[in-house]
Amino acid sequence: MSFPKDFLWGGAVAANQWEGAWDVDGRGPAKTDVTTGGTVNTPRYITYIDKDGNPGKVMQFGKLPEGAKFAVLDDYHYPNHNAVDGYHHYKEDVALMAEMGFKQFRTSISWSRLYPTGLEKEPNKEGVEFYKNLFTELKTHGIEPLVTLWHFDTPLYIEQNLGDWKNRDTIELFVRYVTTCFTEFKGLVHNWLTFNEINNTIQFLDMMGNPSDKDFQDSYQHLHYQFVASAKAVQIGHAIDPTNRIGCMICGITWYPATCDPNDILANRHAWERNIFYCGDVQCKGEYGTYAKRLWKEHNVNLDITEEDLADLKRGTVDMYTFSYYMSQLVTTHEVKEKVGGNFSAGAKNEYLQYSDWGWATDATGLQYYLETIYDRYQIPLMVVENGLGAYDTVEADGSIHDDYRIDYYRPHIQAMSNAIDNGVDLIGYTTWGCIDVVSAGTGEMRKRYGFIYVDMDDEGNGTMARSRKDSFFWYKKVIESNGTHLD
Ligand code: P53
Repeated sequence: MSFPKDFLWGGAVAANQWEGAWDVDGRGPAKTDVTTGGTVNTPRYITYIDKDGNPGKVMQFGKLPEGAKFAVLDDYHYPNHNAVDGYHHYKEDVALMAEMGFKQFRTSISWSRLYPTGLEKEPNKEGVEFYKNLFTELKTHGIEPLVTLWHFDTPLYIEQNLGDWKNRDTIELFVRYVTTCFTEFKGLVHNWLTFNEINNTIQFLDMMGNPSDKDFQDSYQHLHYQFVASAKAVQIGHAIDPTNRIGCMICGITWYPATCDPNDILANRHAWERNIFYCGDVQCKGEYGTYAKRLWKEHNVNLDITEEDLADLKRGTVDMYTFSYYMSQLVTTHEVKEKVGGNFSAGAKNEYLQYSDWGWATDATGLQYYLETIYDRYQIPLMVVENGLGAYDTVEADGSIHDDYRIDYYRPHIQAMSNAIDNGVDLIGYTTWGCIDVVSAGTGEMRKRYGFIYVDMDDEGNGTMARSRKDSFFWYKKVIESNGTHLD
């Protein structure tokens, strides 16, 4: 086993899924604050008031009717409002992470906690204060923060009034926000990620029904503005503190051809180009891949890209490639006999793999495949910044939680990372997703749990928020202590 001695073991959360305190100390709302809870079979909804004043809802990622305004409505539960109240429990949570021996903790900064509408000229002081306290608390415990600047959470005001990333003006507002982050948290934070799972915009487009050319046009344009914003953030971060290390963050799905039909092999290659390489190439190499023109042409996409943008992309390449990894998926040009169900998993079922209760394929070998493919392509340091198993946990009468299924999930994934390192991959860190139970992004559930640390909170918002240690807590502590050699 070959993890380097300064390997950054740890765990990850995101502001909107962990902090709660959605309207505390001047924070403005984000999209998650108007998004209801769902389940594995029922979607989350976004709620609004229509132009005639009537309440309504659309499916998460759906579009509001003309003239409607996002709104928090009575009679709905919005799980992200309180989440697991990390805002008020951060000291306790950091102490538990330190007990496990964390070297690194990944969280995000809530843009609307610093800029409630996104348009303010000066940041909200209480927001800045909260993150200073959090990062200082981590430092005190010897834990390095890894900070995501955007975790799907543009201030709702920008989304409502400017059209979010479909509008070029959002770039400048983002620049203002990240300049504040790099300035205010200088010295406390050295490792940053710009956009969480930036490729989701294009990777999951097919799952929103039957996307039209207009949907593709909007998605590719949205991505282009984010690429420019990311490249600007990298330049600003380096200028403010040259020791800053700034990465991209890609939703890493390992795509496989379902059959050895050459048409499937080619379709699979194209799936990698569209879903994975498209974003990584721009952010790591500073230019669009050779296949990008084909992707645009397929859907009559015409992008607003300026010479200045292209120069920015070149100047703002990232220092490291980071990604989430949960599953692999199959690509085929053939008729699919058995389909996978569950949120964010689709397509043909892989008979060689086991599926979680949410339909996600457990595939540790796919992680090794992904690491080796990506390192070969970019040759810059890699981090796995999300990985884990969402599962139902049972609390025993004595309060213990025997989550051996979670340990069984992690063991081969850690082994896969070790194999990749042996094969020459420069992997520098690993943060498991939801090291403490948080609200699920995809379903809004609490019962889809990932944590080593349990939080007493249910899907309806009942619970004490008390924290407790699962069996996996003690297991992961040993993994870290042994630098990845003791996995039993
Ligand atoms: P949940 C879809 C597919 C893969 C990863 O997801 C995804 C998503 C969006 O749900 O998101 C990442 O909570 C994301 C986290 C999220 C985590 O995966 O749906 O960066 O915010 O919580 C797990 O089980």
